[in-house]
Amino acid sequence: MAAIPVDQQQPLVERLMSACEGSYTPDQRRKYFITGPQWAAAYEGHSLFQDKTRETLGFERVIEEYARIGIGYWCTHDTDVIPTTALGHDGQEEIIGRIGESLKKNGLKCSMVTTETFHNAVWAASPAAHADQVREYANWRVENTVAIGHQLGAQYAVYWPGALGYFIQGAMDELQTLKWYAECINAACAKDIELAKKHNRATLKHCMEAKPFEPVAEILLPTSDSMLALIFSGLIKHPAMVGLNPEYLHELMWGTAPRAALARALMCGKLFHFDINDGYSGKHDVDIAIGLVNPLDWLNVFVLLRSYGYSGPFNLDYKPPRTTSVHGVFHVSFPTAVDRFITLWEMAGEALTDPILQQATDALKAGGPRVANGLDAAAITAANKELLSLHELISHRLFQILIGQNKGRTFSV
Ligand code: GLO
Ligand code: MG
Ligand code: MG
Repeated sequence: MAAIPVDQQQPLVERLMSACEGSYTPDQRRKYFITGPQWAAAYEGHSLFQDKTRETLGFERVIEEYARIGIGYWCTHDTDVIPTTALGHDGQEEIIGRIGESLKKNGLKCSMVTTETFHNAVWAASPAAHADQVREYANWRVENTVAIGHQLGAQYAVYWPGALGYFIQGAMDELQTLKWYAECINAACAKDIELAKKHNRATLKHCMEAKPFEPVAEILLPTSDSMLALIFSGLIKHPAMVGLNPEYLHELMWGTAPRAALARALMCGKLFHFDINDGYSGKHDVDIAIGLVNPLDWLNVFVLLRSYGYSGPFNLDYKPPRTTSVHGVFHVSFPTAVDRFITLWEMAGEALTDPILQQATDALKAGGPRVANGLDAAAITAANKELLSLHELISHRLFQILIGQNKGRTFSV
């Protein structure tokens, strides 16, 4: 193939995108509670060892592009849109006013706000540092974010503590640090109760997000399960207001099946919010878009969520790869991520009504004939033995659904 002139490259991408077919319309996409983070679209492709590959984008552009794609909700960190120096000053109000206008003009809603407690140098010793003024500042920051949430009409606030941990042991008393961190969440909830009353709105849902490694070596709350322990520890003053924002990849990173971690959150009634993305077990937070690595696992996750009626947001917390241009971010990356989400979600619906899966599951629940002696392990085993092959059959059927074999897709061989 001859070299592709620069001005032909976007048209080529567009042509191949439409050749892919199967994309949903913006109206179809808007039917789902899909939320687009400011930081995901504005990610410039940089990392510790890699320079940025994309230019800076403001919220106006991101909101406009999300609207065009059909992503109905937007969310942000405080400092994604307000410079740290402007927080709490006039500049903040002016920016919030402009965000409100931009959302209104484009028909988007702000679903969630979150506080950056990891990037700024002030968090070097974590948001629950020894120095009480750092902790007071952290409390103020989460309170300020809650206020922004009420102003923008958000329903959720998320907390990824980031640097709550250390590289080397000794200086930090873990228990004390956790108690201090709980005070930060308590400050946010107290402010929320006050503001909800004032604005005659419901309180926000406060969602804790865990990540097992990064940005420090030892994380004090590395998993969603550890966050549940904090919520139910007695240290949180309003535990009913606090739940989880598990992130698919954050759970996969430490080696659990994300579906099992989500089940534990559901068991506690704490699955409030969900960050959707993809990646690899045992690796760092690569934040690949949903379904590009583990589509079968995703299908399983959605079967669980649909079975238990999860109705919270699906937050596209991933990073468009640094090989993708800004045009690609909005014309390839986000639309395709949204469409894979919708397809996998709808497939999970098919799985739940699939007659083969239904019969297999019913048969497993029915079990074999009851044996006379309920203490005879060998007899119980024999009574159920042949049914247990259904475990593998069910997994195979899910694979068939994933690749469309349930709808007749075959290969001529
Ligand atoms: C980083 C986290 C981050 C959070 C965000 C929301 O690994 O996934 O993106 O989701 O800070 O609080
Ligand atoms: Mg996340
Ligand atoms: Mg992540």
